[in-house]
Formats: sequence, structure tokens, C-alpha cells
Amino acid sequence: MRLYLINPSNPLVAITKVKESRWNRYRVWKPLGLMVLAGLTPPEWEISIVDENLGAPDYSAMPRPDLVGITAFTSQANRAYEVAAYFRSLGVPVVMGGIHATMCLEEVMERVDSVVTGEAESIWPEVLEDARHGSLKRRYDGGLAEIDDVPLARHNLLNTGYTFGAIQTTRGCPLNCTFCSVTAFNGAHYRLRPIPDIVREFQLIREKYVLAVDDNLIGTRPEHIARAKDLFRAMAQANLLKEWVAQTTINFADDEELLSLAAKAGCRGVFIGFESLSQEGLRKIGKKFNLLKGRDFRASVQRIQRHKILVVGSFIIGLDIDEPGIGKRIAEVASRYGVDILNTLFLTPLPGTRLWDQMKSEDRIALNRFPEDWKYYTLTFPVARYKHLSLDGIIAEMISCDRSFYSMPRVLRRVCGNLWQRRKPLISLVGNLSYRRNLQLNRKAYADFKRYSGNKHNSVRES
Ligand code: B12
Ligand code: SF4
Repeated sequence: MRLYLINPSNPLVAITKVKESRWNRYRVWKPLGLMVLAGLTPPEWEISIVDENLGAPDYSAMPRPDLVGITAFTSQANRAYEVAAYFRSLGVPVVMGGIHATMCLEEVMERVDSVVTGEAESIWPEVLEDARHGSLKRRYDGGLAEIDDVPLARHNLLNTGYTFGAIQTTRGCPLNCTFCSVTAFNGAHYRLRPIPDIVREFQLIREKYVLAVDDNLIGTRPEHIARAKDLFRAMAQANLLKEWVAQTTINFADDEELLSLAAKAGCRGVFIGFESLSQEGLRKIGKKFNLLKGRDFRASVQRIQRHKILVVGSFIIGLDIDEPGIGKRIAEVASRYGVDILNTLFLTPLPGTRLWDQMKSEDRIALNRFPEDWKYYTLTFPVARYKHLSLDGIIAEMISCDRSFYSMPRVLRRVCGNLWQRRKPLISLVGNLSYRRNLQLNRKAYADFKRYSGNKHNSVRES
């Protein structure tokens, strides 16, 4: 039995633009969900994982599979449907799962033979058995997996073409920020994989660099932090020789022992969502965690960096309190905090989030011709109507933010600082140049986007 597991690409996403900027090559991450599905698949299935982010293959030149499984973020849905239509035209059954299939079940059901909602660990073997007998059901629901049932991912099935391997050590997030799908999809309960499984899985990864895909590697409560320390100790003891990056909340900075153990275990960079410059903005999006009284973000960033760990800071443009000038202010504040790389995104109502419900009820979802418009739900296009910013206005704010933060003098100052402190200057250089190069690509993308979205976009105040 031959199984293709496919990660569709979206040509609007920067990482696919390798021809235009070779730096993007370093930012293609492995589709871990498909490697986990492969780990759940019995040996009688011959599996090929196709990651279209490395280039879409000529499917007609490949042997006919018995089953196709497709994953998709919302931004990949259009391409997922094209791929599904192609295989269905050959009579090959197509199953789709992942975040978009879960949040937009009805839309997906119209376009594939079978949909798996939720996490797949408990249900995928049954789906395969049904497929083998030609009796696929229209819908399966995996719910939330027992965390001990998460198998070792089949890392060997995607062996070349990536700088980073991928691993997951926890699932779920209790914080439920309004714009984020994680709590809705993976639950509020923070589930921890057994430490020996994680160490063993690290040992299976060929790449020297690894992305820990966890939404919050260290968690929020004292017992989570204690467990993170145990994990880092076990990783250091296993002498993995890996260098890794992860997402955390700002409380990562609050515990010197945690930082020191993380660095010893190979941590070289963290991605932290600062999201908004103001307390009111943080309250509006529900990121209460960043509101802890008396936090000095600059000092927090510096404490992390002292352990030779890079900090990527993420902010959102388009909150209801954001007014003209917000782009430049974000760049200034991020520079003041001293982050090594800045990632600013447009506030985007993703299906299944609280923000989606709110914006829908206020008729503020501007790009709402689905499924076509999903391709713009990359967080790099302003798909909604914003309170104080028109379409031109919000794009101008994003350009001003990026131009200011990634001006050549600032890039050089940051990279020289990294060099001086011996804090991964090469990664910092590649990251900064990659973002800087994408500024030019983004200009063209914004111009095309404005033509596409026409006049749907008046700001809420103007409309
Ligand atoms: C790692 C990651 C990335 C990596 C992608 C790596 C990759 N190629 O997959 C990078 C950094 C590139 C990335 C980019 C983006 N991401 Co991202 N990312 C994640 C993250 C943190 C973890 C995903 C992961 O690996 N999980 C671990 C695996 C094991 O879980 P899984 O993929 O969900 O798979 C399980 C089930 O879903 C199911 N399943 C999945 N696929 C299939 C298929 C079949 C057939 C079946 C049966 C089951 C099944 O089975 C698996 C096992 O249970 C998630 C958050 C999250 N917790 O999911 C956000 C998340 C998926 N990203 C999100 C977003 C918005 C993006 C971006 C669009 C925007 C951005 N700038 O971040 C881009 C777009 C990329 C693109 N190509 O279009 C959103 C998606 C929301 C949505 N509705 O689409 C999430 C949920 C975060 C959020 N804030 O809400 N991301
Ligand atoms: S943005 Fe981060 S902290 Fe907020 S719900 Fe999502 S994963 Fe949790």
C-alpha cells in the first residue's frame, strides 16, 4: 500500500521564494505533523512525504498511491484543494487533517473524501485500516491525544534540504490569546511528553540545528519550569550536540538556573511574542502574561542574551488601539528592548479564534471570499478592517516598521554586537539579511495585494 503525505505550499509565503532570496532557504521548516503521522503508520504502508515548500513535484510522474493524506494551515488551503482535486481525478482517495480541516470542517469536507479533525494519534491507524478496506468514513475526530501516545516522528523520511530538524516536547497552551488558534486546537491543558522519549527523538534527528515547535517550551507555572529544567538537564547529560531554537513566553528570563540549563542543553535562540507596546493592547488581545507588573523587557531580553541565546521578538500591527505611527514606534521599542530579530505581523482573524468571532460579528473581515482568500491568511497581509488604519495606512506602517528596524546601520550595529558578545553572529546576520531582503519582495506583494483586495478595506473609523 502506497501512501503520500503532502504539505502543500503557498507561493505567497516568503520561505518558498528561494529563487528571489537564497536566505529563505534557511527558513524552510520540516512539516513535523506529517512525520508524526508517518510514525503512527503501520509498516505495510510505503510512505513518501512531499513537502511542496521545497518545490512541488510532478505528481503525474510519480507512482499512483493508494491513499493521499494532506495537511494544511489555513494559508495553504487553496493549494491543498488543488492537490486533492488532482488525486481524486485519478480515483485516489484523499484524507485531509490538521488545523484548517479542524477549524473549517464543512468547507474541507466538500473537497476531500475524508476529514480528520483534531490530533491524529488516536485515530490514524483506524483511518488507514478503513482505507485499506475501501471503507473510509467521511469524518474522524482524534480529539486531544494522550501525550504518552505521541510516537517518535519518522525524521528519516525527510532527510535532505533542510537546515533545521523539528521536534515537539509539549502540547497545548492555557493562555488562549484572542488571535491564536493553539488553545482552541491543542487545548488549554499543557501536556508534557515523557523526557526519555524527547531525548531519544533528538538522537534520531540528523540536522545539527533543531526547531522545538512547542508553542511555549517552558510553560507558565512553577511545576512547568521545574520540568523544563529536568528536560534540559537530561538533554545536556545525553550530550546531544544539537543547537536549537524554541518559542517561549517572557518568563523564560526570570530564572537564571533555567537559562543556564537551557544554554547548556543547546538553546541558541528563542522566539518571544511581545505583541503590543501598550498594556491596553495586551489586555485587548488577552496576552495577560506579558502584563506582569514591573517587568522591564529590556532587562529581560538582556538576561536571556547573556546566556548567548538570540531573541526574536514578535509584535502585531492592527490592534484597535494602533494609530498612525505605530510601525515606527514598534521598531524603536524593539530596538530599545535589544531584540536580535524583529518579526512584525498583521492582526489576522484566523478561523476558530476568539478574534475571528469578534471581527466577524463586527463585519470586519475584509477578505472573505473563501476559499480563494485563505491564501492571504499568512499574517503578512492585512485581511481585516482595522480601527484607525486604512489599507494603505496599515501597509505603510508595516513598511516603516521593517525599514526602520532593518536599516543597514541598525543591522550592522546588531550583528557587530552579536560578534562582540560571541552570541551567534552568523545566525543573526543570516536572519537580519533574510528579513531585509524580504522587504523588497514584500513591496511587490503588497502592490499585488492592494490590486486584489480593491476597495474592501476602509478602516472601521472611515467606513
Ligand atoms: C511549527 C509551526 C510553523 C512552522 C511550519 C513548519 C511546518 N512546515 O509545518 C513555520 C515557522 C514555518 C510556521 C509558519 C506559519 N505558521 Co505556523 N505553527 C507552527 C506551530 C508552532 C507548530 C506546528 C507543529 O509542528 N505542530 C506539531 C505537529 C505534530 O502537530 P500538527 O501539525 O498539528 O499535526 C497533528 C494534527 O494536526 C494532525 N494532522 C496534521 N496534518 C494532518 C494531515 C492528515 C492527513 C491527518 C490525518 C492528520 C493531520 O495530526 C498531527 C498529530 O496529531 C503551530 C502551532 C500548533 N500548536 O500547531 C503554528 C501554527 C500552525 N502556525 C500558524 C500560522 C498562522 C502560520 C503562518 C501562516 C503565519 C506565521 N507567520 O506564523 C505561517 C505560514 C506557513 C505556510 N507555509 O503557509 C497557525 C495556523 C492557524 C491556521 N488556522 O492556519 C498556528 C496554529 C499558530 C497560531 N498562532 O495559531 N508555522
Ligand atoms: S499566542 Fe502563545 S501564549 Fe497566546 S495562546 Fe497562542 S501559544 Fe499561547
